[in-house]
Amino acid sequence: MLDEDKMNVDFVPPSTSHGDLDQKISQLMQCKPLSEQEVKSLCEKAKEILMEENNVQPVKSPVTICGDIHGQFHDLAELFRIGGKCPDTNYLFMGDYVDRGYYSVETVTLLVSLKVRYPQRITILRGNHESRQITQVYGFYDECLRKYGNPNVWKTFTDLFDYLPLTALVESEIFCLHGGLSPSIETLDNIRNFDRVQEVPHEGPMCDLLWSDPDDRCGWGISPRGAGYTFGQDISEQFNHTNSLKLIARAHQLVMEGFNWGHEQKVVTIFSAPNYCYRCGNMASILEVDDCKNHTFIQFDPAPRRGEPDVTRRTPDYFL
Ligand SMILES: [Mn+2]
Repeated sequence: MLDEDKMNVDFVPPSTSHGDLDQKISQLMQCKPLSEQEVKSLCEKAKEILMEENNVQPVKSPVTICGDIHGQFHDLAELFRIGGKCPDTNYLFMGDYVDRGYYSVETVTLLVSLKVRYPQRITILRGNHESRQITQVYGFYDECLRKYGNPNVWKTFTDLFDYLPLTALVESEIFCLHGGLSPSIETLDNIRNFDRVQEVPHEGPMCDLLWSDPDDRCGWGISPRGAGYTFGQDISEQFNHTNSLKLIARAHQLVMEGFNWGHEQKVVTIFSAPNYCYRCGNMASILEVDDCKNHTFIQFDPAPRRGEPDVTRRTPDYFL
């Protein structure tokens, strides 16, 4: 330490200026939620950071790309054990942090805290569940009411969700988003040009990016979800060619192995909620892209839970 640091009583070293947030992150890592006021102040800071990000947020490798989490907090903790802690590992999450699982509050608060603490180390995109309407049906709203006794925390987070970037671009070659492509979007510049700060619309390009799914059939199809479209290999090939992309990485669909290639490796689905809804029996995965742009999928099973038999446990060194 420099002498002048010791002598100046007002000097606050960088390590302690983050101490408050670091303490909150450790609290959250133990699955203990923040107070309503703490969430409010956290989200104010997060909004300042997110509003500066692009609709197509550039991301550098190395980075680990993750799919749906859906409030499965203990499995997110397992993901960090297996993939490495943030900021030792850079992360890109492709949305759907809330709903379905029992710990949406703790999950989304932790991810937003990490974003505020390490804005250059973690990218959090918007999923179709980061919406006022969907969260009132699938659990996040009720969970906020149960844990805080009022809907203020739900309101604070869903207001913040409007600022989440919609897509990311890793090293100009991997296009990452929650759902998929849109018949109204030909180029990445089309996406860069619209105003994303709004509730997820029921239709149109912004809706499609968060709702669409790849399909075995060619061309555009009606989605059985009632929002977005299905898109065939011809569409993926054209989009990747037009935008000089190697790969579309997306989440949004349960895949039993945790990842699933489609469209002759032009598209990959990544799903990071193992044993989805605590009953689907699927594996989860994350995709590591190293500094040489090599791809490694890491699969993982649910975190062991107290009192549950450990029959499906697999060691985390299961690389592909
Ligand atoms: Mn989804």
